[in-house]
Amino acid sequence: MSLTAKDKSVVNAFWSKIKGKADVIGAEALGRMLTAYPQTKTYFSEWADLSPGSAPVKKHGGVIMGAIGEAVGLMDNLVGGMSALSDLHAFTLRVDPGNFKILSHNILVTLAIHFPADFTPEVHIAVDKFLAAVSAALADRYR
Ligand code: HNI
Repeated sequence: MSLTAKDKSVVNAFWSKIKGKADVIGAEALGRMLTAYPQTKTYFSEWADLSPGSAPVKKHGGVIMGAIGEAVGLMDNLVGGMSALSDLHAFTLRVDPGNFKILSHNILVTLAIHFPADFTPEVHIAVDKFLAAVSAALADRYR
């Protein structure tokens, strides 16, 4: 499922609207994932506090959305551009790649909550496809 030129331009336009709130979105999406999908907490067991709004959740939410922002700039070469991050998740962090879908879902839900007017069905499908493509790129080094 590759991104069409139309998907890319919709994602670019939406990202430019939301990027100023990327840290907030990331923190909320991560906190939501850890609460609604508690099996994901196992990967972050070293953090002192895994609850929504905690310092490590806020900080790492910003880190995740930083990588998503970079991915927006890499839409023509996600697999190559994200290979180091894929290596890290596959071999060092050993994150089950099924979890990428779960985080993507939480990012999508959080975006919809924060930008209800901008989150049209057209944006919904393009951003969903983009996050799926990011997840596939992150999973690429697992084989
Ligand atoms: Ni993920 C670290 C990006 C999904 C568990 N993750 C990172 C870092 C980035 C990142 C960037 C920091 C790398 C570094 O230090 O060099 N992660 C992303 C992105 C996605 C994603 C873009 C998907 C959209 N990560 C996930 C998922 C899990 C996950 C779904 C587990 C459920 N990631 C981790 C863990 C770390 C991590 C664990 C290390 C955290 C720490 O404490 O430093």
